[in-house]
Amino acid sequence: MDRIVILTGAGISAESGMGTYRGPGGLWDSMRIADLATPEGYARDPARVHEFYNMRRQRSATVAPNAAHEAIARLQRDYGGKVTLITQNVDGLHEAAGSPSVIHMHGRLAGALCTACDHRWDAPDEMSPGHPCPACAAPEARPDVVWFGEMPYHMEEITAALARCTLFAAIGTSGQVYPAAGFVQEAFRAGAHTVEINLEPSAVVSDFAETRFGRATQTVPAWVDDVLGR
Ligand code: BJW
Repeated sequence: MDRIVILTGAGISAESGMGTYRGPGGLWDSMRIADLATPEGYARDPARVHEFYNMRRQRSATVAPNAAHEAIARLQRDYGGKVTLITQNVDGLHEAAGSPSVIHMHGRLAGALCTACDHRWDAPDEMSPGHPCPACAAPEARPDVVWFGEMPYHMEEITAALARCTLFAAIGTSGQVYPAAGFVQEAFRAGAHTVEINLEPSAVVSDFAETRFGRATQTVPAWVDDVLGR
């Protein structure tokens, strides 16, 4: 029985209409990362950053999971061994598809974080600078997402899962953002078989033993069928 670790990225949610970050039509094609996804950008113009996240939070509430999210939830339910699901995505589509456990290493659009006391809660539809924390009342609420230069969440748990995994799959991620892009090397060092499932080769494709290219709604259910031996 394999111990499986799955890493997902924006490509798995693309066919649900969430949009990717990079490439033609990607978020960072029309918006500047430095303004919207760094602590420095937030310090310079918090109203603009809140507006960007309010817009995306509202958009994410209107989309539905697709066949790829559903296939992963099926694998988590039906596989006899351990399946650890790590997502870089800030949407809630894995949960909406029925995944029983999801590690959100880059946070969640649906979450709010108090920078004064670290309290976390469900974000309202609209946030703005000075939004008060419900626990300590400090006017320090921000979106609970991980910006460039910040430490991704749950790294200890992720490192431990990678160290004991025997099958690692990266799905719908460009391999351009670390530390996630380096997980394939950690899995390889642990002796795992590694597979990239993506629309096109990622920046770290040469690190994988196996590749499967195509739309996630087709490639992921087929891969899950193979793993389940159907
Ligand atoms: C499909 C498809 C379909 C399309 N079917 N596929 C120099 C060298 C190395 C590292 C650094 C460096 N300088 C700085 C760093 C570190 C930095 C980094 O990596 N920078 C790079 C730009 C170089 N990283 C960080 O700062 C991170 N923190 C950190 O490193 O802390 C220190 C540390 C030390 C030691 C250990 C651990 C940590 C934090 C990174 C935070 C990333 N945050 C964001 C924003 C989240 C909030 C928000 O949404 O606004 O996270 S950026 C954005 O990129 C988002 C994503 O999760 C992340 C990854 O993107 P993803 O998912 O790969 O999407 P895309 O769009 O890039 O790719 C989509 C893919 O899908 C493509 O391949 C398509 O082909 C494919 N696709 N349709 C299947 N239908």
